[in-house]
Amino acid sequence: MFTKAIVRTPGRSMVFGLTNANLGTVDYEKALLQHRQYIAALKSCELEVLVLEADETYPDSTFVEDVALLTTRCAIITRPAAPSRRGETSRVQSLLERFYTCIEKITSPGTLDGGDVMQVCEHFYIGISARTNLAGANQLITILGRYGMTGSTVPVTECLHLKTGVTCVSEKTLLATDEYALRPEFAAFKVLPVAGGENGAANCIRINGKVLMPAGFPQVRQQLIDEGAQVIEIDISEYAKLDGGLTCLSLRF
Ligand code: CIR
Repeated sequence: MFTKAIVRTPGRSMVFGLTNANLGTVDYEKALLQHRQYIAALKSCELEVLVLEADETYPDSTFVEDVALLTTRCAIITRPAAPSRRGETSRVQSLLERFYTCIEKITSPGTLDGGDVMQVCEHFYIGISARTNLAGANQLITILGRYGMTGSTVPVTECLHLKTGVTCVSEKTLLATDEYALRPEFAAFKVLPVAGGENGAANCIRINGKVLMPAGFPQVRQQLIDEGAQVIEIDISEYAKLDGGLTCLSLRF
């Protein structure tokens, strides 16, 4: 059960955020509105939401998920691969120091983005991607091991991050794009391949029995409802323009 979430208000500089999406220019006012709606959805899942102020120095800093990994036993500050994102960690770390006595760090030459880490109970699947390297993944697995948790790696070739293409919608069920639907690492799960090529819907968040999903994907919505999920849809079109999904906009703990 999660009780809190950390989010970070986007700054106007978000329009200069990293992207390969080709979905057009971000509408900042619309992004702010969508951020408020995202916070309201988190609150409707009974989370207390801690909102960090915008930081114009870091265009991608609204994507807080990438800079830390929160477990029940420790917090791990990541080392984002993108040089423009490295400095995002310090503000998040100082907030986390209020809640965690054990804070670990990924260090050079390791790189790791939180978007590449999918937790299922006490196991963490770590995507090896353009952002997360083997050194970063191995450091994380060592840290997890010290706290009685485990991790393993999964290659990421088509998406920005592992969770762009696969997320956990119940303890035994994953929602996945074609890249992950048949991967041997996930053979023990029931895998729902996203229907109708709605790949943009694979990044969902399960919070306290509810599933938050991006708006505009009717077939995946129906798939989740058929699985018995209580679905909350959120429009995050302005964040999708920056390759961002639902999970990356918060840290839940
Ligand atoms: C980036 O490229 O780093 C940002 N524009 C998007 C990060 C999205 N984060 C995520 O999926 N966890």
